[in-house]
Amino acid sequence: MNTVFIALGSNQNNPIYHIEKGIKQINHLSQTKVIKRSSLYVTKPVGPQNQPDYINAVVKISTSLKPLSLLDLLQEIENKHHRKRLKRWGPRTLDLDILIYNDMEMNHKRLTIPHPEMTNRDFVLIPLFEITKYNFSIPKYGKLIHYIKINTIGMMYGK
Ligand code: ROI
Repeated sequence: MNTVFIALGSNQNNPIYHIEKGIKQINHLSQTKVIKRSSLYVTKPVGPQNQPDYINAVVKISTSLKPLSLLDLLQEIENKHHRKRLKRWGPRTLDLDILIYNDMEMNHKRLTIPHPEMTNRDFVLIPLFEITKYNFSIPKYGKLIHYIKINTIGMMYGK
């Protein structure tokens, strides 16, 4: 079995519903179980600001799916939420991103692991921090706490 972290984000049409439903749908994927989930976080949009606030969360799953098969199934879930890829950085009903897959580093035209933007995004790092040990390391990048920009967590752990 493989340990994978997935980020969820939504800022349209009842975002809490889309996130909660998305977590259930991930748990129902074949050969896959959600083993931990973060709280829901209300976050300001990164990128264009003229869109609603987001709800963000991270889940930890155990799966025997390979990365690209998992990606296909996550995109099917996104499509069930009527996700329209209207514009880059635009509002979305449900966004599912594979963040980390074991300690794998992968560069494929459809999928880069670890997620190349994750270390720049507190809306991913903070929920990930909640569900990992404080010494948790991101493969290729190193300690998670070193990347969190809001300073309360660094202060708590002597960053
Ligand atoms: N901003 C926040 N706060 N949360 C997201 O999930 C999110 N997703 C995105 C962009 C447009 C980069 N901004 C976001 O794709």
